[in-house]
Amino acid sequence: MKGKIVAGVLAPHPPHLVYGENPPQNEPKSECGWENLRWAYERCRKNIKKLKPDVLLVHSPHWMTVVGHHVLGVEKFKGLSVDPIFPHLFRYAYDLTVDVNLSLKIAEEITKEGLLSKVMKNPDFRIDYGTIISLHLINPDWDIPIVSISSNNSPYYFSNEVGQEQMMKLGQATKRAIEASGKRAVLLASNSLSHRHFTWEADIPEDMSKEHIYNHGQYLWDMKMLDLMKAGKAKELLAVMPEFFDMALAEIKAGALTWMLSAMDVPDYPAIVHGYGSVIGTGNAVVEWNPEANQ
Ligand code: 2X7
Ligand code: FE2
Repeated sequence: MKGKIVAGVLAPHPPHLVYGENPPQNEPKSECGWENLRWAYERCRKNIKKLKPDVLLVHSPHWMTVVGHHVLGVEKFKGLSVDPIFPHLFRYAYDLTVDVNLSLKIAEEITKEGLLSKVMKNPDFRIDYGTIISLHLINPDWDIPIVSISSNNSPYYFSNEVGQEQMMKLGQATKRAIEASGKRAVLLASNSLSHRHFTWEADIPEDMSKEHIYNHGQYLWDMKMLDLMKAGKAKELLAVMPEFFDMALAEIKAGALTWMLSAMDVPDYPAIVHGYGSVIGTGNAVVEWNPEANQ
């Protein structure tokens, strides 16, 4: 049977959300924090679980590659992921399983698009925190194999437009590989929206009296993007994205959302916004595109 993408999620990865949740894998412990986003993830998780996916695919800006689009090509990875900026919030023991067959198929399809691909075969490779956090927040049970795709640096090295074009091709390559696999796949775009952030931290990081969006302009941009998502206007969303990247230093510039929307053939149905909130000033939303819920 032909495989399909059963859902796509904008799945931001601030380490604060895992810190606020206190899972056994994370060494630092908190009192609470960032509930609006953590509860948004709880709601989204339930929907994703109901879809019974065979595989979760994640595109992360914190696995940045200069030459080509890389995929993980080893079945098991185990290690400690430490956030370089927030080591006091995120030191997470991970143990994950990769769907290597699907990774290899994606790599093959990437080259058919005229892009470069590379398979990461180093078993000691340290998985980036963006990948781990989005996966944890969507599936804390870690009982579904994963595929992890790097974010090629083209939007930064060349231009927003060249980057977008490459991510659109990457999305189509991913879609064809999923179809050939016969699997039910969920895509995770591991990105915040607006990304200006504070250069200081509260004495108690989870002190929510200190948390707010960095500035109003950035907030207005986030709202504009979320309105388009809620209205089912992914095509218009893609069209304004390059301006959003520049105006709000948006993290989606790294390509995850473009990749996902392209793989889902630019959905024209409304997305479900589970929640929006700021983390150290950045704008973050948990947003689900669920084709079955829209039939
Ligand atoms: O990587 C991140 C992020 N994207 C947003 C907020 C805080 C920390 O890390
Ligand atoms: Fe990030």
